[in-house]
Amino acid sequence: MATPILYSFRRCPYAMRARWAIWHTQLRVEIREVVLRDKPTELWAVSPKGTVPVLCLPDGQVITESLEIMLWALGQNSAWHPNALGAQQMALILQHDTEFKPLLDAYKYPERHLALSPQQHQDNATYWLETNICNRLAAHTYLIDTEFRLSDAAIAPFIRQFSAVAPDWFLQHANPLLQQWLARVLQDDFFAAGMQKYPRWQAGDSPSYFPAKQ
Ligand SMILES: N[C@@H](CCC(=O)N[C@@H](CS)C(=O)NCC(=O)O)C(=O)O
Repeated sequence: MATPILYSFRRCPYAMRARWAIWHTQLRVEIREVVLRDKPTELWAVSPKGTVPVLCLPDGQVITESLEIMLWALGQNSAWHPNALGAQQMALILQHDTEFKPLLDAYKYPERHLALSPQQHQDNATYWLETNICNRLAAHTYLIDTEFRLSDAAIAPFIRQFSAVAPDWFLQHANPLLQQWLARVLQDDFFAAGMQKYPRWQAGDSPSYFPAKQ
């Protein structure tokens, strides 16, 4: 079977969660690293909305949402099967994507969100995490139960970004349960080998694969 093609951007948290699922399900894709401000015409041709990640399957199907790419990967190999408490996980991921992501963006770029002060943006994002993530971590080691699951991988790249906005503040003041969970999740093998750098892809390049080694 031909290899699926993944358009990706290393630091994008959505692309990260897609690669994370591909990594955990031991699949392999041809990876095309893009530069967001100068995306290749090949990406626009398959996905006019122009976001990454995008997965192109050999049968012509194009998947343009990171969560759907995760679910596709799980459909090929059932590691982290979403049926394990699936509805609860999906609801949490969607809630995160719609509620927390805007708060994170405002916290990262306060100069674009001047209606509130940087401190208020930090407070808002922190409050969301307290009431939707830390409350779960008070009950069990991971978001759903005692296992590292799809929802942990889907949400962690964004909490990683949150921690990087003010790293000293995060270490000193963020809820210890959140810090411990993030540290635990970032120890996953994916971060050792799955975050490797790829050169920018251009048409005509010989294919690069993710993971590079199997
Ligand atoms: N809902 C999409 C969001 C993907 C997304 O917004 N990706 C960002 C990069 S992190 C992007 O491609 N933005 C377009 C741009 O910056 O031009 C998904 O889950 O895949």
